[in-house]
Amino acid sequence: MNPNLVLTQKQIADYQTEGFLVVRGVLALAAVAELEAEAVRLMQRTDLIDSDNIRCRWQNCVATGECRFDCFDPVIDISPICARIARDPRLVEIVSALFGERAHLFKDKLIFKPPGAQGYALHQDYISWKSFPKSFVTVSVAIDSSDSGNGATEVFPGYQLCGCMTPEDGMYHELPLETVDVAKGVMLELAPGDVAIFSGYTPHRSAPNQSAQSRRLLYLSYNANSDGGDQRDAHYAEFKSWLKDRYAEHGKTNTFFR
Ligand SMILES: O=C(O)CCC(=O)C(=O)O
Repeated sequence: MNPNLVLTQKQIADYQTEGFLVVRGVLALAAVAELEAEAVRLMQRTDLIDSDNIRCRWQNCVATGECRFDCFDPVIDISPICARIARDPRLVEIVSALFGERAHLFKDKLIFKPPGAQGYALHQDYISWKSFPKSFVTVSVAIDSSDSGNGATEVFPGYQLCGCMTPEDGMYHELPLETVDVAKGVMLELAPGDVAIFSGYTPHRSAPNQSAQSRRLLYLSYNANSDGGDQRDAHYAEFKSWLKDRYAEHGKTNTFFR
């Protein structure tokens, strides 16, 4: 990881105003290559990639409608390399500088976004559980280049100041398109090793991956120390139980976590 990673006051101020920040060259190319090899290894974990395993997320292919594996959430417990990056003091320091206090890892996922995957509708990551930190911030670490052709994340600046823009009923909600000025969208174009940072209140979405390669991003989310301290284990316990309930509502009662 780049040893000279210190955010300037301007970067911190821009983040507060815009709700996102791109920092270039955070991971050295050797570290990206190591992470890329790890992503390839993880994609071969056919023992884990199972539609009943709630660690796995799925997306339909836009062309065929076929449901395809898209994401491991969590990932650091099956990947020492992802764990090392997620807890790297230099990365934690960047987020701590944005908080003005110590950051704690809250959530970690690896999105593979294979060719054809349809992408994510407009939403905020914040979900109104009592326990969910309002300080939630995500650092998205680029393994591959991301751009509009392969379904980069697009953020809508400034709206993070509105807080939660959906009903606060503890459920996941997409945001209606008319809640933002779509012309204000900023495509997070990243090169391998760059990171994009955005708030849990920043509306964002992504288009389908129209390229022939996966678009892999490691998403690491943190909360401020004064907003619950280290609560990753408690979060995942709650998340797993919440997800099991959501699947059960759709008649899927044989889910497990592995
Ligand atoms: O990686 C993407 O395409 C978007 C993912 C996203 O919006 C999310 O996980 O909240």
